[in-house]
Amino acid sequence: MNDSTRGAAGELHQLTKGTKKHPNLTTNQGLPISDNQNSVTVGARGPALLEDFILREKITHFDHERIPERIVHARGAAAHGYFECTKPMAEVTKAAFLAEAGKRTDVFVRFSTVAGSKGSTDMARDVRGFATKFYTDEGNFDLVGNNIPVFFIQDAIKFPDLIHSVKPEPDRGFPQAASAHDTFWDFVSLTPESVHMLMWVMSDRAIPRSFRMMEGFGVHTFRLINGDGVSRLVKFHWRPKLGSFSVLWDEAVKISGADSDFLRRDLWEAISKGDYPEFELALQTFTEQEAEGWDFDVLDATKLVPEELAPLEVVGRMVLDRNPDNFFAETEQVAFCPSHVVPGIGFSNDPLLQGRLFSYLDTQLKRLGSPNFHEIAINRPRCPMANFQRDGHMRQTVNTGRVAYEPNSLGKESPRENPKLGYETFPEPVEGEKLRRRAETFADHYSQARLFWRSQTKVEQDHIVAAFTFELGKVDTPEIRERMVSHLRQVDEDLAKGVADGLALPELPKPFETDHPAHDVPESPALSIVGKAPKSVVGKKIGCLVTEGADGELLASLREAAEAEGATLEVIAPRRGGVRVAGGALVEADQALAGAPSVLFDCVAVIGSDQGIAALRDECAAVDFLRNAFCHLKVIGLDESGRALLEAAGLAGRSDAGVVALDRRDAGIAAFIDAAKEYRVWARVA
Ligand code: HDE
Repeated sequence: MNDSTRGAAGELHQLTKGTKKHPNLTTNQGLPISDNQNSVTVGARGPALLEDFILREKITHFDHERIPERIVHARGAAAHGYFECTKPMAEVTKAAFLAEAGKRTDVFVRFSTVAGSKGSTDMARDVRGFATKFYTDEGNFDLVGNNIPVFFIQDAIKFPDLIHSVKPEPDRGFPQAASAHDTFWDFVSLTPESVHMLMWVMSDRAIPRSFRMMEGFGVHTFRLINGDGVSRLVKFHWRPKLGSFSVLWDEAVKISGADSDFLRRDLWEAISKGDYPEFELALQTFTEQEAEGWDFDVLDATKLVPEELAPLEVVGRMVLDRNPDNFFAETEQVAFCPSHVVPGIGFSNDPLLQGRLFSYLDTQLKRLGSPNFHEIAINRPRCPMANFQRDGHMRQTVNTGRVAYEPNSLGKESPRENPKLGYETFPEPVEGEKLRRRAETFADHYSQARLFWRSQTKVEQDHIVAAFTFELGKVDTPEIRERMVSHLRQVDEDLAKGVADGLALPELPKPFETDHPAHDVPESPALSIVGKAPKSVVGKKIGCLVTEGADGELLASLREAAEAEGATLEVIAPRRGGVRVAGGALVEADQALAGAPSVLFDCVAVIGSDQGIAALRDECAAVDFLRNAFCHLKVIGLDESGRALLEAAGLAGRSDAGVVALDRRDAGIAAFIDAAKEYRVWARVA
């Protein structure tokens, strides 16, 4: 075919043909394609031919491009990295990846929300998944956890009900990625075991600022086994190096509109820039005898082990240093299974975990469509792998020889069992009747909910009250609202009163009936994130609104100071092309004002000129930039002209310690950065 027969598409030819640099475009069979712009037709204007196998291959592949999304945790973002053991743990586990200080193991981590579909917002109020695949020398270990250390239910048999209740209501198909609706609150208010988890989900933990700034937990109690066969129980914890930070609910709502990819973009950009997210892995180990002395059951996933009872021991660090090359091939097709363990790690009898050991393999078969999902690159172990499983859909491995069974004498090099190195199940003595019954030791649903509430700072408690009020305010059935408040009375009277007041309930409902009312337990400060937040701007983002005629030197000094402290600064200008600062130099913008509201930044600054600001005074986007930043308790840096914008936003009289003058150059900039280290100006709402 020559260019004249290609019509308009001919112009593309030079860009699309194969060269030394660009390999040939081919069909899936490797056949070079001469024209990727036109299908085969009878004459230039005639019907298409069935014979066009190139068209049909391409369209057929396209038609099958989607696989079923995950039924939960559909929306996720992931990264590659490595885990480095910093403290050998041979005393408690024979797991090789924890055996030697300095030993590195490749990892792939996928963060997710739970309730929403693949295309939903990152900023829903929801638990975040935190799933890590360790490609160890002894096989893949999947630590499939969440950013909250407890769960809604105690037994796997309730999971489909929980998820059906939170998903869009089946008749109307909404709301998407939201728990604020009748069916969710109906279910949880009839499931008292969920109350502790509800406290967490209504806290700021459920609206993290960044995947890089949230904790992770294995949730269940697992088992560690050392080389002598001695076992301890364990809880896994991930702790972010940057500290834990959350957004405010009003921000979350607005971020969803401004950038529903907020968290995945943040992860992607941080890694692209070389600001690698880092987490410590800490173990909380204890014996069965110790656990027996506690007033909760460690097999109950609605309970945590307070750090005061079993301290955390840091055993390694994880660094995420590479973005995926292909979202579908890696992030979408990665298949985690809590049953993927390595020698030295085993399970407890937590009935929720026991159900998960079945569920994930089943899910992968349905989602990825074949028992050969372990052959997909991202799922493949990095250590040698050999067995006699064969065939099936999409089999990649070309197994050779006549032996596909064991024991055999014909397969001279065929794999064999290894009693010394192979996985051994911990010989836990088990005895009892077969029962369908919940253990009595699982019955206290309120004490740890109270522990969580009492361990929060005042602002965190206020946010919990506001979140319950907001969510229940979206519930149309009055009985459900009241039932939920009756549970809260078992947790804490102030909490219940605050929510009842927010909902304008006619009267405080009676406390929910229970044989196991809460008892007081000592507070655990580690459960608060505001209380332990580091004073730092590392990893944070400053949004600086700049206008024509602005002081370019001031902007440059601010950027320099921010970067020296590990923060980034984005220039926001009225138009994407940027502005000419005083003296005429062009400063390029990272974002145009209309697409960069202040909710996308941790703190903001305005550097302008009288003229530049005068042009913005009547612009909603400019006025809202400051108004929202102020309402969201952000630190605001202003030069002289920026003060005029503050005035236009109606905030002139409300200046406080978080509104910092940038006009004193170095001193002003230092004061701004110092204030920004506090993250929020909590005094603004005190
Ligand atoms: Fe999951 N969960 N889950 N889950 N879960 C899935 O597996 C399930 C539970 C968690 O990034 C599914 O591959 C059951 C607790 C994460 O790919 C599915 C029960 C915790 C991810 C499934 C639970 C989790 C999943 C859907 C109750 C925290 C995302 C797709 C017994 C410890 C992993 C998939 C990723 C995903 C079932 C409860 C965490 C359907 C039956 C508790 C982080 O198999």
